[in-house]
Amino acid sequence: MLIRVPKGWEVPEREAAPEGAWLNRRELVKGLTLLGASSLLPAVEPQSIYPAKRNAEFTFDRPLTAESAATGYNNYYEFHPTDKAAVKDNVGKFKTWPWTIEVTGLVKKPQTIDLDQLLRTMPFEERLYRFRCVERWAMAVPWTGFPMTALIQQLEPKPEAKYLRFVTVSRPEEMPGMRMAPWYKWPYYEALRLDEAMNPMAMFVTGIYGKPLPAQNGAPFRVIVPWKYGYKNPKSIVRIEFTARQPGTFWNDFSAKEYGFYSNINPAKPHPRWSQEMEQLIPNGEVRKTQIYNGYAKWVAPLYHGKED
Ligand SMILES: Nc1nc2c(c(=O)[nH]1)N[C@H]1C(S)=C(S)[C@@H](COP(=O)(O)O)O[C@H]1N2
Ligand SMILES: [Mo]
Repeated sequence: MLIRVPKGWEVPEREAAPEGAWLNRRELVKGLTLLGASSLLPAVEPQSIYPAKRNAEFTFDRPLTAESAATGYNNYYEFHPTDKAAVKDNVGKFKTWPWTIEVTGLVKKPQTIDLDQLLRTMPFEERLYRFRCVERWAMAVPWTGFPMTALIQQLEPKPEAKYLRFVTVSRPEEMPGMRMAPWYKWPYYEALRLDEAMNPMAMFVTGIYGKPLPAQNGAPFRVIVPWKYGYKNPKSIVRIEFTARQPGTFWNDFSAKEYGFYSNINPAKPHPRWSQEMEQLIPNGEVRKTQIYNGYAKWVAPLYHGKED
């Protein structure tokens, strides 16, 4: 049985997040550049961006997933390679602060970014996005983050840059799943085409349910691209590389027949081991029809002109 269905979970509807003090802060830092005068500002606790204002453009056709389900049923193989309910129990040693992200490759401004600095300077907002794993389980959650373009523009990609490669953290001493499954090619790595990353839907995410990400959901900094299968959403990113050629990706390198580079959600394109026509909501197992691009065709279909693979 692919989907474990815990019983008796409520699905609480959350109200729109109130506008927090963060917005005033944002006014204050408006116009300051990423590495410029912002470093003169006093350090801000990461929590101060929460709750961020919800973007009203994104709404749901289904109930919000219970927080306990989204944070208690996870794919994060570095913590447990098979048991999704055990991931959250294995994160105790993982240190998510302080955190830096190295930017390398074909950009005019390669640099090492302190996550603290992003929290002070990026336009954080909350978005309700559907999320769909290739294994067919699905959820609907509020992410806190900012559009990838906000950062990409400040890094100034060179004209030759065509892809972004994401490398995630590798700390076997803090991540027991890596020791349990040493045959994988750690660290987990993923990639997007530059124009996909610059699509307004693509986000860098630091929070969920109006709070900082718990480790099991990819703290402290991850990718969310909700029109692609879950594995295209790498967690705990420490390096972003701009490249001219299409980079390899963890699951595509592992089994190209099962996991493509693009991996856009498509009910008409079966996985070799199962159909993708339907999906199943966590935690109650409700079955729904899979939607092309996870229902986000309006935003992302123009990226592909009908031929993404
Ligand atoms: N570093 C890392 N990122 C990862 C994974 C992983 O195992 N390691 N699993 C991926 C898969 S398969 C899915 S479905 C999503 C799950 O995200 P969630 O646990 O926040 O729902 O994370 C993705 N990102
Ligand atoms: Mo997944």
